[in-house]
Formats: sequence, C-alpha cells, structure tokens
Amino acid sequence: QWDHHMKDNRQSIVHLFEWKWSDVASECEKFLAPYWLGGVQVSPANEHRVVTEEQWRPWWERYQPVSYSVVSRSGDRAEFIDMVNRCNAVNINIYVDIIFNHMCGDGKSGYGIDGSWYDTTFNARDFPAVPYSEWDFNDDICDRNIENYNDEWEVRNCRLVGLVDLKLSKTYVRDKVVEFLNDLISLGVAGFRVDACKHMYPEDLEVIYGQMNDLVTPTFPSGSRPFIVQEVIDYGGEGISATEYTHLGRVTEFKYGRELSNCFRGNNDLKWLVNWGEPWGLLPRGVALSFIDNHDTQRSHGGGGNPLTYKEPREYKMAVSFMLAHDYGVPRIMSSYYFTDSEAGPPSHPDGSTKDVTCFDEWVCEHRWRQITGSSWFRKVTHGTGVDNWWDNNSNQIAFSRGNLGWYAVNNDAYAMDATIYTGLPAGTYCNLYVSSYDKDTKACVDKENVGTPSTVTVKSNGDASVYIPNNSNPVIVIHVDATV
Ligand code: LM2
Ligand code: CA
Repeated sequence: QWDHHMKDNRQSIVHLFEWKWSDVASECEKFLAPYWLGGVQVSPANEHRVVTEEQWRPWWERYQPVSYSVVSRSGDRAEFIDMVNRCNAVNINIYVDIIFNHMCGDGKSGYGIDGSWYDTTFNARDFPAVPYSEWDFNDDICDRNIENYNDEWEVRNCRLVGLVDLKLSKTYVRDKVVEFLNDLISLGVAGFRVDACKHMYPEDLEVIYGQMNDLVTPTFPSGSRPFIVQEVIDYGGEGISATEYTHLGRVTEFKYGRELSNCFRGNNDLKWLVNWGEPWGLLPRGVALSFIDNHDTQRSHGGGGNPLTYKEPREYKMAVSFMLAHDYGVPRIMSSYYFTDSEAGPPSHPDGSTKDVTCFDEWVCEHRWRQITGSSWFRKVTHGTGVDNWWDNNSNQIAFSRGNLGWYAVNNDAYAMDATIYTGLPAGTYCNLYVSSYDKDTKACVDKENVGTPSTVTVKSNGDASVYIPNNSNPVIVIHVDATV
C-alpha cells in the first residue's frame, strides 16, 4: 500500500486536475509515456453534485459525492475504462481520488451528474443510488460542523464544512465503500488518493483497506496491493497527526511544499537543505507523498498555506526540479488550469461541460514544461541512489549527486555561481536537461535555451566540473548518465 507499482522504473506521478478521461488517455500515449512520467492522479470518478446555485460549476462540486456510479464531469464509465486501458497499455498507472468521509453538503437536494436523486434538506439523508439513508451518517452523535481542530472526536464525527458525515463505524457503510474501491480495482486502476483522512478513524480505514482486492493481473504482478495516498493536512499543532496513518499507506506531506516554497522564495537559505527530509520534521521518506502544491493549496482552500505555483514560474520550476532531483518520498507534480477566481471550475463550454485540454491556452500543463519533464527523467535514472557529494557556497548555491548516476545544481543567489565542484560522475559531456532537450538518436543536446545557463556540462576524469550559472530565469543544472553527448 506504500508501493506505487509504476512500470519501467518510472517514479513520478502527475495530478491532471479536472482533465476529462479522453484527454488523460491521449496524454498517457502522447506525452506521459515518452517523457518518463509513471502515473496519473485523476479527479474523483464517482457521481457528484452539479453545483449551479452557490457558484457556477465550481471545481469543488466533485468533492460532494452523490453515488458510486462511475460518471463524473470527466466522463462516463465507458470513457473511464477506455482511459485506464489505454494508459495501462503504455505503462502509465491511474490513481483515483476517492471521497468517502462524506457525501454532499447539508441542506441540498437535486439530481447528481448521472441523474441520481439526493436529498439532505430538513435532516433528510437520502442517497437512493448507493443506497444510504439517515442511519448511515453520524448526525445521531454529532449534528454540527467541525469547529475545534484540537478535538479529535469532533474532527472525525462532525461535519467537514457542512458535508454530511458517513458513519464508517458501520459495516454496511464500509461494505459500500469497499464495493466501490473493488469496482475501480477490477477496471485496472493502481491505487487511490483518499480524501479527508484526518476526518476518519485509522481503525475504520484499516478495515476498508484490508478488504480491498489485489490489483488485477497481468497488468500488475500477482499479490500487488493498491497504492494508497492518504490526504492528511498536518502542519503541526493540531489534535490529529499524520503519523497516525503511516502504518496504513502513504501520507501527503504538506510541510514539504511549505518549506521548499519558503526556501526558493529566498526566505531560508538553500544551504540548509543539506539534511532535507526527516530532520526537518517531515514524515519518514518511505511513507510520504511529496509535492509543492496541490489543487487546494494553490488556491488557498482546505486551510492550505501559500505555496509556490505556476504563478511564480521561475521559483516554482526550481522547487519542483529540486523535489524531483532529491530522493525523498514519492513525488507528485501538479498540472493546473489558469485561474484567478479560486472557486472557478475547469475551462468549460457554456453548458458546463469541460473543454478539451490544449496545453497552450487555458490549461497550464506544468508537467509538460521542459524543466519538469527533464527532472522527472533524472528521478527515474537516479532511482535507488541517495543524495551524495553535497556542495554549497554557504548561501543559496547548492549542488549534489545521486550516487554516480546524476548531478544537480541550483543557484538561487542574486549573483552568479562560479565554481569547480566534484560531481561523482564518470568523465564525459552531459546535456543539461533544464535548458535543453536530448535527442537519443543523435546523442545531441537540442532545442537549447539561450539564457546563460550552460546547455552542456563537462565532467573531467577526476569527477570535477567547472560550472558558471548566472542569476537568470533558469539557473539550474540537471545532468545524468543517460543523456551524454
Ligand atoms: C479535501 N480534502 O480533505 C479536498 O481536498 C478539498 O478540496 C475538499 O473541499 C474537502 N476535502 C472536502 O472533500 C472542497 C472545497 C470546499 C467545498 C468542498 C465540497 O475546498 O470549499 O465546500 O470541496 O464541495 C463547499 C463550499 C462550502 C460549503 C460546502 C458544503 O465551498 O462553503 O460549506 O461546499 O455545502 C457550507
Ligand atoms: Ca468523518
């Protein structure tokens, strides 16, 4: 449940936030497979409310489940199945965002996106398409919203922002959830991002996870357990801690993006990253999911900080590339659409249906940025090695190797980095994947960006490289042994 089961030694997951299933499928084939990414976290797949009154089709309508029918704003069941099959065929795993702490908000009624009726008005709790009724919710023990995050009992039994809270202590409710998870597993998904885990008891999650089937063969080796990423927002100082969940699967490490954003914004010297990881109070690396921003934190939802995002591209790319170059956790890359209104749903047609992804106008597609794909290739090639040969200038210029397979350097000072540094790499000339692409056939660095950062780096026979990185828009070097010229 900690193992992501990515194929071909791939190591990076991308969250294609709000993408349609048909677009995810073609992205697997066209981009993710050739560019070394290994898995996709997709938006929730189950039926949800269609919100038009409180807001016009906000992204968060998908966090208000109505049933476990696999029909959503991203597409229907047939499209979901086609996506999973096509992505699996090119060795890209699918991880589904799952919500079972709650159903929709209190005091609402209507039809979900698959036409299922729901009613939570006047204390009704009707979800006939599951079916759930008032006996399946926690209102009998807590009939109010969560206010005090230091009170564990309240956080787990009361309503998260007014969302009606499922009674997971009940076998019937757990069985319905397990049925849904096993349905998705049977379709070939590789695991789940579990929403709002802080609001559920680890004991209940343990029972649910224990009843999940193994992943399907022969897509995955027999006996493979579903990959589990539990969302627990823990910046410290609350009643519930992320460590209460690490024995069940991976846990999102929210401090990861907060601290790195702080560093790359210039508020904490990069030299301190010499012991980046557990000494900083982060979760043990083997149980963590690392990320700079997610769909909540990038728009300040879910109590979520102020991390770097695509809106500060220079520093953001540096932080994401550092994440990918380092060996901590399983890294997840965010892929967004442009927004100013933090409630706004994905680029849509007037009827509310999501537009096709283009990756040039309304969709950001950070995962396609060269600095990010080059660094995910680095992550794959260097997997299995540690962080070695640390170097810094006692300020904001740092460099390190990953064993003798790759070397990374970044300059976040206001002046040039000019040094001869031991890289640990075999002698040769390497292509800097941050500012150029690599053509495997001709073994050449192509499509170079002329910003002053060297597009190639030569390592001498003693392992030293002399590097000069001005303070420019892309002040990073990413080189590894599979991209030599
Ligand atoms: C999560 N993780 O634990 C998600 O990552 C986060 O995006 C979800 O909140 C949250 N948990 C519940 O699944 C989002 C959004 C909320 C939104 C909910 C439900 O951040 O603002 O709440 O989804 O759609 C909305 C309204 C809120 C209202 C609530 C219930 O914004 O004002 O509360 O619906 O009607 C009265
Ligand atoms: Ca709960």
